[in-house]
Amino acid sequence: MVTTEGTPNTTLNSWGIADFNLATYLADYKTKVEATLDASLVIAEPPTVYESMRYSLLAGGKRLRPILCLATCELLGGTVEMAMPTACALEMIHTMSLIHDDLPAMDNDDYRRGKLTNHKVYGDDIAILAGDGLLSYAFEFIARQTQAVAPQKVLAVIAHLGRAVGAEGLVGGQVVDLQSEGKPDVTLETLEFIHTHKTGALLEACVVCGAILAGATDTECNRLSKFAQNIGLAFQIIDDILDITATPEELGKTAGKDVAAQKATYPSLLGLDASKQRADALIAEAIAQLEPWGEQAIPLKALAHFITARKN
Ligand code: GRG
Repeated sequence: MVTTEGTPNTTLNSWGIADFNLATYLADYKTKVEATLDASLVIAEPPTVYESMRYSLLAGGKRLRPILCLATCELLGGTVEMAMPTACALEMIHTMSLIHDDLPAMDNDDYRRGKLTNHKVYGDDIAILAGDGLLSYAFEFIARQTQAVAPQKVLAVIAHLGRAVGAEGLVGGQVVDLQSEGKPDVTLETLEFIHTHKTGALLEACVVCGAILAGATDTECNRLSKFAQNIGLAFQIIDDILDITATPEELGKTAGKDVAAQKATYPSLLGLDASKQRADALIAEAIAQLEPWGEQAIPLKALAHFITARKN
């Protein structure tokens, strides 16, 4: 443990801030998350659906959502152990949304995380059910596995997450995204609705659920929610940019899909340069929300910068 200068009674996480190194931090937390994910899901009857769930859950990925949850919990004095079940549940939900997003009835993609998509290996029927299995297991996992947190807080996490993934969040964003495809007159307002719901809602939930578990006040939760909304929108803008500028090898999936599908994106509405500037401005606004935590917020600040600097 390290004590921050100027706030002598506040302990930092196990990372000495002076030595903070994002690459090491990401690698370390990714290893912890992946070990828990691996142990969380054992093959049972009927094996096909469990194999399909494990295929996508353990297919790699940056694990940014669980890491945001763990980092926020630690920022507010909580522990990795308190937040790990929720962190893994967030990754289960993210993974199920990718499985469903890749289906022929949605984005129709053949590759994800550098591997064949779930339905290409297991068929559409099993892929749909694997997604359903991961979604419901995520909530069970939080309820059963969370330790050393008051039940009301666990309930608050489940409620917040339930709202974020339903019609008020991911589902609603995906519906408007599908309905907007191929339309020439999609406005910036509609695009922002899609991004904030389809991508932003889950990223917001990662941060706010980590905060709730650590016992954050409403004021702290509101600040962190604003931080997360900004990084969520920036994340999707960068995703749109990478769809144009990155190679399929870098992305681990098909590149150039948005242009091919005539999708409205930030680059298509604003151009590449203005889109990058908007993402940078959102990250700066996000980081401003962390000001009360000073040096202790360095991991979250670094994660925010990583969102615009990433190559996949
Ligand atoms: C959640 C009930 C429920 C249904 C899903 C299909 C759907 C409804 C929503 C689509 C959500 C979606 C796929 C949004 C895109 C988010 C996005 C930018 C994903 C890429 O995230 P990364 O880059 O991927 O973090 P890795 O592979 O690193 O985890």
